Amino acid sequence: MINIKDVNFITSAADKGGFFLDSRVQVAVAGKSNVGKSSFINMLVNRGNAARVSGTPGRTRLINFFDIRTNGGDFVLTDLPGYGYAKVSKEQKSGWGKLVESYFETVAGVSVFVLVDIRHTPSPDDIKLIEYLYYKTLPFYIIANKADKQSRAQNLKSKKVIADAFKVGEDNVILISSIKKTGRDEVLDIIEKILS
Ligand SMILES: Nc1nc2c(ncn2[C@@H]2O[C@H](COP(=O)(O)OP(=O)(O)OP(=O)(O)O)[C@@H](O)[C@H]2O)c(=O)[nH]1
Ligand SMILES: [Mg+2]
Repeated sequence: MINIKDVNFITSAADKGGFFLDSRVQVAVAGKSNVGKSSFINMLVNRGNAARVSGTPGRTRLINFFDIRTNGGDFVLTDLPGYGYAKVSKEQKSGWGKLVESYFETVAGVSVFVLVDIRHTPSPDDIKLIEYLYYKTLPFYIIANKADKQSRAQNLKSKKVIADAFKVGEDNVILISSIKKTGRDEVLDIIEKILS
């Protein structure tokens, strides 16, 4: 299994002009506000707070780029702003869509981790994102986070609900807990495949 050796914050971007682009593969973390995207990145890189975790949902407003060094190669990890936060204006909502869409349009060959909260049925926005990635033929991986919040039995039921909503097989839904740090090895295996 690959081993993450070093992590460094590169930059934040509010628009296309600020995107960090180089020859390395980019892996993006997308999902609804508050599902734990920033916590997932922190768990993955084994750093307390590399990606700032929001006390207030809807906090990550910019695209944050991180430089990740592993023994299997280097890549760029991006923390995308969360969508679907109720307390933002219509303009802010469409701003999210434009920023993220221009990211997917600009960065060639990005792989995407789509995070959902295991306790919730995927929202129309989640489904729209998956359909968009499918249409763009961008590889995506569905990660159901906060598995520590439910029993194992309930998690297995939720896994099926999530797989059905996204019209994928259950094997395509990876259960993790960013807080309890479970499921990390499976995610590292995926990253190893992406890099190979
Ligand atoms: N119990 C539990 N809580 C979690 C887990 N992952 C994240 N959280 C909590 O969920 C809240 C949101 O986490 P963030 O990582 O900020 O979520 P985010 O998706 O980056 O949010 P935005 O940047 O606002 O889109 C925080 O209070 C986290 O501590 C998990 O696996 N288990
Ligand atoms: Mg965040």
